[in-house]
Amino acid sequence: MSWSVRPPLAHAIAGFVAAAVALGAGELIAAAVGARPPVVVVADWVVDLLPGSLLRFGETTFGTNDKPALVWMVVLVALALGALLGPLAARVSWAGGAIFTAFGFAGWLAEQRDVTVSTLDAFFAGAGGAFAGYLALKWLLRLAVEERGTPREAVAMPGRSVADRRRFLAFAGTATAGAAVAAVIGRSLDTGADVEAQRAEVAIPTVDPARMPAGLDVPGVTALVVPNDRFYRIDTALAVPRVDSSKWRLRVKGMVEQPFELSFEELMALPAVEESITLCCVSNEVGGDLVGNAVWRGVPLADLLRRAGVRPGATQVVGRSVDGFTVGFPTEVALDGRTAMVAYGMNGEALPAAHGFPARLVVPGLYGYVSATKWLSEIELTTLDAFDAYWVPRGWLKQAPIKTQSRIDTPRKNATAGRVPVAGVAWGGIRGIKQVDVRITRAGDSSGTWHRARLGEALSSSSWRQWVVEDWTPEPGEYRLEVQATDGEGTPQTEARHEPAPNGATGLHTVTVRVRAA
Ligand SMILES: Nc1nc2c(c(=O)[nH]1)N[C@H]1C(S)=C(S)[C@@H](COP(=O)(O)O)O[C@H]1N2
Ligand SMILES: [Mo]
Repeated sequence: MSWSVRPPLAHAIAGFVAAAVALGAGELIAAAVGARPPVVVVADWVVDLLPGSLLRFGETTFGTNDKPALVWMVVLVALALGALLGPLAARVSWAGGAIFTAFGFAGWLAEQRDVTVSTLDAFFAGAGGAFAGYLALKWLLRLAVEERGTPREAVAMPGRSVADRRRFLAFAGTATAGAAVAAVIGRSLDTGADVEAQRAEVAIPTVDPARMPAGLDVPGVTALVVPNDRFYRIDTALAVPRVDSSKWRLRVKGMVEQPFELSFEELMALPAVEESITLCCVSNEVGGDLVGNAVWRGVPLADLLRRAGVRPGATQVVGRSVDGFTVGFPTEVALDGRTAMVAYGMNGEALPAAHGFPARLVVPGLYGYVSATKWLSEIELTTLDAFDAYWVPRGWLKQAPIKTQSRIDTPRKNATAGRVPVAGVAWGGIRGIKQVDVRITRAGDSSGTWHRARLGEALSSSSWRQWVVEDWTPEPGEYRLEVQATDGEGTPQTEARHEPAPNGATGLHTVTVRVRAA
């Protein structure tokens, strides 16, 4: 019988404290070397490992608000693992080393997923924390051993007394407090780039006012060009990557004759295009708001591909983000004349951090998950067979052109008898919109009447259009309003209802409106 095994509580405490020390030291070291916070990169990784069914484009299971919760979950799981493994480490002499080596290795790999973090910095951030945790574990386990410990321990620490218990608790308390302080300091060191300052220095020419007309003057209709701070946001990032534009590089590589790299300055110096393009999330429900229109400015993707020289057989363009996120789309899409670009300007400003600063892909006509890589770091040419981008193994189709859709913005619920304008937006990928009709049916009637909408300006064939029906003068009662758009090729929007998975929702947006007496 070994006296070295005290009640497992002490060993659990030792494991818990050691895990806390590893986390705290990891935060501090990561901040010092300019890597991302280890708990955040690990949480990011967890998100990526979740089955696609749990992860619905960040707006359901792990919505933007759940992201801090997930980071705390990683912290709690790490502490719990420490507490569970402490007793094992006390019994098996090599276990502590093995556990923390695994911790450190996982941290290193998680840090490495960010291509802007050097291998060495990632190693320091991952392994440094783990090593500090290991030292804390060893020391605490020593203190946890009774005076009548194994001969080995007794020799190592001769003359120990009952005061050990106090020393153990004192050290455990101090180490935990130290870990918390280290974590707080690490977080406040704030070594991320000052993106707002960098953005302010980027000179983006103001957008030609003709490209940003006011649009329809109907209260309640969505802005023709959505302001940046109101643009929808969807991504898997737990913390918005803060990319230092002075260190940023865009690599064009893979199946090309001449791979090359561009700095942000070099990118900005190339001939630019500017176009109004509607971005849409595949997970947008019929009538949903995960869609927006902005004036994007950037370098045509076709120019970059021509400069690199696409090799025959390179059928897929892969866009890779600094945070490891990937998209993929057919190479021909980049070369068929649509204004696919590496964008750095959004509505006359540098890209906001949340929308991909310093540069992102914008590809007209494709849902965001196969095209719109934010915080772009690499464009790789490969084959369609060779690589599946981020959302493909999670159950979404590899090729995903935007489906024609329309939305009623106003009225949504109530109206007052008299003249009631019915208005909204409609979009059709790169096909444009040439007609919008609204069917209005009074409750109890078997069929309604179709009203042709007046269309707002078409800023480009890839831009949505506002529309309005101005001649509706309902009596009090309840009405059903349905909208149907027809794209620029003359194809009407699919009426059959289908959920967003696996390649975009279909169906007519329908609202029920109660009209009250004036
Ligand atoms: N790096 C990165 N880029 C990304 C994503 C992401 O998760 N990570 N999500 C994509 C998806 S699904 C959409 S719909 C668009 C949304 O762009 P926005 O947030 O600027 O509206 O970004 C795309 N680009
Ligand atoms: Mo999306």
